[in-house]
Amino acid sequence: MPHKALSVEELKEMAATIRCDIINMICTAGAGHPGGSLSATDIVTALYFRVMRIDPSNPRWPDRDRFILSKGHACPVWYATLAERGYFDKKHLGTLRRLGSILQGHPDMNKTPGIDMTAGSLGHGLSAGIGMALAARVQGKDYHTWVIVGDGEVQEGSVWEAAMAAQNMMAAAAGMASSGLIPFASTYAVFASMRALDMVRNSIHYPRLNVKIAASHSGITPGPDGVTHQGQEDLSILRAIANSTIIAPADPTTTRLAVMAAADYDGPVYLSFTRDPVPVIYENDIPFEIGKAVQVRDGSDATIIANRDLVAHALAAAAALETKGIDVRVIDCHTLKPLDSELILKAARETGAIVTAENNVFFGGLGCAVAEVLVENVPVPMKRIGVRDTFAESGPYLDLLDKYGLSAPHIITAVEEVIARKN
Ligand SMILES: Cc1ncc(C[n+]2csc(CCOP(=O)(O)OP(=O)(O)O)c2C)c(N)n1
Repeated sequence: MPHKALSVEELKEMAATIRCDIINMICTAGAGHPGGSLSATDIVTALYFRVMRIDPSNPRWPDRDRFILSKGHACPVWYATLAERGYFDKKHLGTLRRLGSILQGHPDMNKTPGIDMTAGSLGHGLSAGIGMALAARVQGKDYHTWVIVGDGEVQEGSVWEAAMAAQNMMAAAAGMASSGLIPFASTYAVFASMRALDMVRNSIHYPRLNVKIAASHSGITPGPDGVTHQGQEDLSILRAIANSTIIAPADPTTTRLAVMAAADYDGPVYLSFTRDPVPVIYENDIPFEIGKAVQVRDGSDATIIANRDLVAHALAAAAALETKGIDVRVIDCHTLKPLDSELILKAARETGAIVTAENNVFFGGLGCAVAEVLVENVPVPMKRIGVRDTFAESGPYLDLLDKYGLSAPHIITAVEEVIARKN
């Protein structure tokens, strides 16, 4: 039955039943948060048994009212209420926090019928609710969105800043995506990958929501702005997050193609852009596929595998090496994750030496990803070009590339070194 409006007396009885369920669940699990669950029981019971427009037989009904228990540790009250309301069999309540259970220690929207938003990290829910409400406005729907926040939770800065700061934008984007929109959340890479990382991990990647994060100012490219604005770690950080797809396009043509491919892809995508102008590498559109690197130049003596702004510098290095009689292949590895292992291994087999080049820290980015594939399959001489264990400084982009070891002359030296190690 879609709607159910219990009387106040009936609501009191139902709340008492739900409180018993909560105690039983937490005792059986041997862990949980009884206080926060019991204190929210009357509100949650009233919402589900009187106020909200819902249909338990159709938990993802697009016109349903939304509910977020932002203080996700109190999920026993949500689970018990959903079970009593008929979203799933009450027998599941005895499996709380067990391996394989549909009832995780904190709410998981992909495991439990009726859970509208994953929660657990305090301070996300209000922003996610704002995203859901904005989605209703965009889609011309009249559903209501309800969010419960804990009194301790309201001390989180993100609750005070709802809908203003980078982290709120990410959680709001998650809320929008949960209602079927494809939000593009954009800010500087340093803030997308660090300030908002909790939201990016817990509210976007964990529930695998269809959010596109468009991060500008990646690498040490916003040179004049200095270290606080240089997103030199974003590729490494995002690569460590499960469910992540990461694209770092090399030029204007592939930037446009990457944005369109990201929009078509179902799931989170992180797009990493530079700030400073980069030359056009592709005069015309190419077949652009997420996870498929592009060989931009053939060669047989060594291969440079580069991404984003360093593809242009890799090509300049290859052209200079040609004048010395050295024949270098160049691969534009625009997708860092999933990595095109096939093309990389082919290059290792055919050219016998690899140099990677990235405007990103030396740890955990392209160089490491390529090394992992090579070492397990075709170990060949290899050298990584990247930002060493240091912060950079203010300065013009090209001067910074030179000073921090990323420019064509450095790539040339690295290629000569790996070729020497081949013999
Ligand atoms: C960002 C974050 N920090 C810390 C925690 C650990 N934690 C779980 S419950 C809790 C207290 C929450 O208090 P309150 O919001 O008042 O909820 P209630 O007392 O109603 O359960 C904390 C700090 C968390 N889940 N998320």
